[in-house]
Amino acid sequence: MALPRLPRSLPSSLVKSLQRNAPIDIHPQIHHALLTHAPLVALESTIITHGMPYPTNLSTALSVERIVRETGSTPATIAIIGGRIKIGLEQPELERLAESAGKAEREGGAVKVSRRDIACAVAMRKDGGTTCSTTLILAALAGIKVFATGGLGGVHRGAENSMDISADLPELTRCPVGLVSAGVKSILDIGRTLEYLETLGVPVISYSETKDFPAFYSPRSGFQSPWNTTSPSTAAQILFTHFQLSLQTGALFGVPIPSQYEHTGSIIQAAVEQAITESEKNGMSKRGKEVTPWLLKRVGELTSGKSLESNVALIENTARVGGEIAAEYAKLER
Ligand code: PSU
Ligand code: MN
Repeated sequence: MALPRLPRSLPSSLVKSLQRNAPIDIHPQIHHALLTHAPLVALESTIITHGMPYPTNLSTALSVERIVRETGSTPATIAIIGGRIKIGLEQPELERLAESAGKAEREGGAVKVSRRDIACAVAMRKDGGTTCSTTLILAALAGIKVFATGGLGGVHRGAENSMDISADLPELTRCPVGLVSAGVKSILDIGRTLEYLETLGVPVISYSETKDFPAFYSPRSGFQSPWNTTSPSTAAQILFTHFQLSLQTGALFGVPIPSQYEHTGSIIQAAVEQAITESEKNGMSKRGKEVTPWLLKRVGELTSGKSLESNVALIENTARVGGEIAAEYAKLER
């Protein structure tokens, strides 16, 4: 027999952090949504500070929030502003982050924040774009169960020597959050990324008619996911079951880019290969957290902005899917 439902309170980990006076600001709309079991979708901010140029980064950040709202869910863009962790941003804060894109840190640019950087960025009062890894951590802390983004980090090509594996992957083992993305980009080693996710025990589900795992700019990577569905309620049920059983990890939903961008995807692929070759020659491939932003920027230049157009389309698409899954998930929790 089901136990009577208790009124929802904030997650105990969040309450504990707030009691310790941790520098976290929960936007009132999000606070309200948490207390009423209303659907929420976390959104990352490294895509604003390091993933796209101004002003497209700003227009995209605003449009993904609007799209999430259209599905009946509430967007929670997560970032660090002046050393405060923000769960949900006001428009001037989004503008501040967007305008800092492309600026070096010493010129007031925001830092790219993974788990290892959170405490430093906060203590030194920085502005920070949260990567998928940090956004997963903060979404989990706030009790947000669905997170929509464009591209997840992964195992880099040549990682057998460089050991460059994104902090996003291990974070999926610690944070019970469903991450909705357009797959991983072909700047990465997609096969090894999927192998590593299998090792880590993270469910991977293609959000499509087939098991084809998407490759960001292209609907198919040539690799398969173990599962697929096109139903937001099935996706929500997967997450719900996973969390009911305390399986602890997150889950990854791979949503293919809309089919009208498929042709552009093959053109962009050539630019990706060229950018990678250049990064190996000029030493960028050994520059840690700078690698991914550099490759994204270079692919944008080589495709005269075509990659950016695809990037906007695919994240708007994952935002819609994320909103739909979150709306179904909230029904299960109610
Ligand atoms: N891939 C993209 N756009 C992005 C990123 C990845 O297509 O903006 C960002 C995400 O925030 C992701 C981070 O979490 O880059 C991964 O960086 P790294 O490869 O350094 O772990
Ligand atoms: Mn890396």
